[in-house]
Amino acid sequence: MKRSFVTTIVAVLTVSFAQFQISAIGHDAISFRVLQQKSYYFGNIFKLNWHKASAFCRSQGLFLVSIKNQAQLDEVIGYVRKIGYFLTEETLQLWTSGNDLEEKNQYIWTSTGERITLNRWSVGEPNHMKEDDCIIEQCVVLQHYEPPASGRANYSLDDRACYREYYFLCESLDG
Ligand SMILES: [Ca+2]
Repeated sequence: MKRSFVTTIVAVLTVSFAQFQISAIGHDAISFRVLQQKSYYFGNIFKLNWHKASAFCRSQGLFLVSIKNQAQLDEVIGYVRKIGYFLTEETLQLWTSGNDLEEKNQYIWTSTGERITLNRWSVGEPNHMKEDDCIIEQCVVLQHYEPPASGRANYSLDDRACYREYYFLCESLDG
């Protein structure tokens, strides 16, 4: 009797979670694409802070994006262009999984646990900006300010306050 009750509870929770996933993916299905065996979800419908963006990716079975080399950066840039983001936007700022929350200036991709070795920091960054003597910039965005038509593919990394809200990019790690 007791076991049956527990089974029922688990079943209800499972169904509820499944409904949430379907609902969430359905809301922004147009941004869900598969490229080179890696799934991406570009959260460009609403903005979230870094922690919520990370949690949202996990709720989809994905992770905030990690960009460990130029090839992966090219793939991300290609994806953002392919879905038509720059048809309506001239600038890009999106959360990656990068941060130095554990130790100042020791930047890692949380999704993979690897150190950030991609040397694409913006000039003067990361600058560990402080507020009331506390460092607030500890999470990493990928940003792009030049219109694509300029031909200046100036995609770069910058540390930002984790509580600020930006678009975000989730990925699967099986690519
Ligand atoms: Ca910064």
